[in-house]
Amino acid sequence: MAKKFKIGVIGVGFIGPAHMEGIRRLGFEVVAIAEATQALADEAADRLLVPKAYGDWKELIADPEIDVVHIASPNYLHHMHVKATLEAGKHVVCEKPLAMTAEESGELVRLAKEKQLVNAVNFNIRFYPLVQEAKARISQGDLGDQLYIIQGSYLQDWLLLDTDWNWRLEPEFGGELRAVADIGSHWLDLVTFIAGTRVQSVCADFKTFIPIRKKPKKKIDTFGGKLEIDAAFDEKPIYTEDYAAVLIKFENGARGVMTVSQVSSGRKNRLFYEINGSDSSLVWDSETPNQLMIGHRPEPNQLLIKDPSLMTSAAQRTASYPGGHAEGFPDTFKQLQTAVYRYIAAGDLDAKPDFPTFRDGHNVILVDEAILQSARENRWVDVLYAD
Ligand code: NAI
Ligand code: SOE
Repeated sequence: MAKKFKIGVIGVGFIGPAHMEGIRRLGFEVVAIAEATQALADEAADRLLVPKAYGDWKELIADPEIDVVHIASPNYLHHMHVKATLEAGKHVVCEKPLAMTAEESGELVRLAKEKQLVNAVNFNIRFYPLVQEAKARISQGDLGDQLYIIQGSYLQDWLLLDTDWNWRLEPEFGGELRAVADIGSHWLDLVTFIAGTRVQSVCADFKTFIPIRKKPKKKIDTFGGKLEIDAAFDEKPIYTEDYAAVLIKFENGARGVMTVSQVSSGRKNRLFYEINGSDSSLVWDSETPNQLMIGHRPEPNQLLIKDPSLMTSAAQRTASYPGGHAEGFPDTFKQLQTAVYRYIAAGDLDAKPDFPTFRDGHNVILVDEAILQSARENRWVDVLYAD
């Protein structure tokens, strides 16, 4: 990877700086950021030590110095930002969800292909070393001839109180789905990636436990905590789900269930999955990401602590440190970006990408739309893939 890529990042609230940290760890340069206003851009560029600050994202995309654009703006802007970047002939790494609807994400899949540009969606959780290990073990048949059950959850508590507020609560900014699109998207991408299958049909139940929330008049950040006691607010009705449970039939014959919630006290940001095969099982929790449980019937269970020397060769390259040296959330950005930039540097767009692409982002949105339809119509719904 000889080329020193020059990168622009659109949106530097909570997660944009995590992209930047990964980029810098690879030795590439963040030459510009764009924010919602010039004042926000200037302040962030100062704080994050970036040479150029744009108050208009179009100027960042047009900047001839920039090779690749990372998009970490709120969901409703992704389609517009990605489309303009591709039309400017630049590679894109976009945050999840790729777009607000499958119509939009499908268009982006087609456009990236037509323009022959590298396209990635930041499903970073794939890049925990023991997630890659789980995938490798399933691919080599360690769980048995058949996968029976794929189940788990993604639980958080940062929207537990009626004083908790974020743009994700408003469908015009976050989309019609909230917990499912915001965190369920990670879970759905992850388990289908690990198990090498797709979701075939879904049956969903939603609940909005907090139907009215207090929207602060002053902006607060993602995971920003409580509304100040005397802060001014407006009461807003909430139509998006705090919780969803989704029964799933997978294309490989497995069955499962996903539970997502943003109102589960004590669960900060916990993605959990358990995959049971005809011989053995794998169990992983994102809050203890350096441990993978391997469950057996005829012998004692095993607990694999992340250690490249004990991992399959396919998974080893996503672990940068030896056993006992924990790797965590920021490392997943570095590992995903390593895969993306290695691919861009190789320049062969016919090669199979080893990172999540727009196609993966689009597939998750197709599943999300089936989940929404199922919850509304109270019935099983098949996912309609184009291929
Ligand atoms: P945030 O609200 O903290 O940050 C978004 C930033 O975009 C803000 O600073 C905002 O001022 C800026 N922005 C708004 N309009 C803009 C415009 N027109 N041009 C440029 N910048 C603009 O939101 P957060 O939590 O960082 O989420 C951003 C995206 O990243 C979302 O799509 C979310 O789903 C995704 N995300 C993914 C995570 C992951 O682990 N993969 C973690 C957190 C968020
Ligand atoms: C908020 O729920 C959030 O920041 C999501 O948007 C991310 O995708 C997830 O990784 C952490 O939580």
